Amino acid sequence: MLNAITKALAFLELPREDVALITGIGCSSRIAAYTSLYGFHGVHGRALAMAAGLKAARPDLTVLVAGGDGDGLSIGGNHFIHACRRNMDMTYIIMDNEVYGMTKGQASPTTAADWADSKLTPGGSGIRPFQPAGLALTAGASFVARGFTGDPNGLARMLVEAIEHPGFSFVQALSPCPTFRPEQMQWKRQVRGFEEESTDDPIDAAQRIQADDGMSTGVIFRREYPVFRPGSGGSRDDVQSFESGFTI
Ligand SMILES: Cc1ncc(C[n+]2csc(CCOP(=O)(O)OP(=O)(O)O)c2C)c(N)n1
Repeated sequence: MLNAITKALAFLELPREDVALITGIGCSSRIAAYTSLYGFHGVHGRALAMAAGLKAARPDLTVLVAGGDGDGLSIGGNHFIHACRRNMDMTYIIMDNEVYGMTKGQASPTTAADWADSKLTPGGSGIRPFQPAGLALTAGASFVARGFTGDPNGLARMLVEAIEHPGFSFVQALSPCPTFRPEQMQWKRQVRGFEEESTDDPIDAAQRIQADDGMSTGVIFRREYPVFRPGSGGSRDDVQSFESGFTI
């Protein structure tokens, strides 16, 4: 993932001071610390909330947001669906390893119902997993893609498109966890490109996602929806007079 982000930003020739990488908490969320970008390695499940605040205050920045499937779909699930429909101009990457890696292997919202290796869910959770791309689509995301971290060049090209897309871009990056899901090392033999080009028809996109086993990669859906741009926020004086109202 780091390789793909680096390549995408280099291709776009974005100066690092114009880009911010905001993350939650988890192994995947540590990625902000491995770049030389500005950013927050923030609070579990709250990356999108922090990113929305930053984008509102600094609309000139390219805002990237990243984290795990636990971070983005479990504790952060509510932020995720509303970020999709709000359509602020940012790119959100979920590194999906279908497990809580950092806390040592519990089931996440993308873990298959019968995955039984977690001590917390002996015999499997019995709960059907989310389909992140489908969730993003129905929540109103204007750009939905699925990539694979084992293909950093393909993922970098996808990120370039995601960053250039006006509005909220969602990239589900299949990202194996060799520690708690070693069987995912087979993913490199299972992933393949979608046969079709991306569509701007949400019904087509939904059918494509539903008919797929979750291992096809590519940009699935893109469409221009109105982008949410908060007001300019006023001047510093406005903030000071607002704050003075709280003075006791
Ligand atoms: C508010 C809060 N709740 C729970 C935790 C514990 N916690 C840290 S990381 C994590 C989940 C990690 O899984 P994921 O987001 O999928 O990322 P991964 O480590 O797999 O990359 C949890 C539950 C926390 N740090 N903060």
